[in-house]
Amino acid sequence: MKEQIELIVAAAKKAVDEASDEKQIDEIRVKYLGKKGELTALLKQMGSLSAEERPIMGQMVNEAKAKLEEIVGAKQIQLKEKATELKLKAEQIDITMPAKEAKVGKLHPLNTVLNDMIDIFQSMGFDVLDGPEVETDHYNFECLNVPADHPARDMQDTFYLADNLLLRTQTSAAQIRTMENRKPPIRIICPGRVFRADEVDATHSPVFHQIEGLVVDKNVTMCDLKGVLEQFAKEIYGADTKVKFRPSFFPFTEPSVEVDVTCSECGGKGCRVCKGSGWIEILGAGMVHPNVLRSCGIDPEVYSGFAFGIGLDRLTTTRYKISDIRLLFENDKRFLDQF
Ligand code: 2NM
Repeated sequence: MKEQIELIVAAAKKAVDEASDEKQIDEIRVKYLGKKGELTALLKQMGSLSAEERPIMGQMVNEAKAKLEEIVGAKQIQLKEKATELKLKAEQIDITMPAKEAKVGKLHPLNTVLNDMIDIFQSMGFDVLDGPEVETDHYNFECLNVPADHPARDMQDTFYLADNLLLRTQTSAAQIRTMENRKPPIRIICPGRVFRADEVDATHSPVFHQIEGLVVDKNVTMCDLKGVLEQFAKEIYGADTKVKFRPSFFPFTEPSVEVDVTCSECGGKGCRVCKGSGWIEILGAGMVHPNVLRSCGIDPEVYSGFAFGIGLDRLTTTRYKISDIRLLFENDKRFLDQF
């Protein structure tokens, strides 16, 4: 029986030595030390021994058991540490690796300039409004006092979609709807895309952007128009900018003006940008024509107003020294990344 114990212990030691993972060592523990294990089986056979042999054998089996438990325990710890080490190694993160570049989107230059303009007008108390790009003849022309024989109504200048349906040539229609639906005081700007069947070149695109403004109240005068637009021009072009109001003509305003500012490129001396004149035209404006107010259900004997239209595209190309308006519409990432 003593030999049997030694054989079992030797076999167990060998198995423990060879075990390479936690599962194997657990199987060894069950095989030799478990309830149905080999050493336990030996203890059960002790009934056949004599009274003198029994305690001696019992002690030997128990010592062997204790010894094996110690060996198995130590190996378990060792394998557990090895497994943890492997796991950590596999999960290691190389913090010296260069990070992926985070791509941040940018505003289109038109939107940067538009946001500046919206800020300026909002600070003067204007609301920002939007309208549809497809309009009816009625809202785009008729309410604006544009007569039926006006050249703007020609197929040559306007994109007609159907008999009475067109792509808006200005954002005024949104203002007309506002005058129909709201009582004065009205103080709004309408930025948006507009469409004209122009010849396309470096300064003309069939799609461009406008901000139209409208103020209607009692006792609104040309002085209010002048003050608001001068303030706007100085905020956009700088406090030193000079502003000039020239008489002009639009069907929807009377009197009408065009507004020039001193050329930001040469400071007024004359250069290529201002074609030698020292001035750049930035907008058209005027006192809202009584016919326009009347067509919207506003009594021109009680109320008056002024309106203006500012082109966004030329303001953007001059500010960023962009040589061709078409670059604004091509969405070439190499171009847009520069702003
Ligand atoms: C311009 C010039 C002058 C204008 C007029 C109106 C409306 F709807 F009130 F009649 N909105 N915008 C206007 C006036 C637009 O663009 C150069």
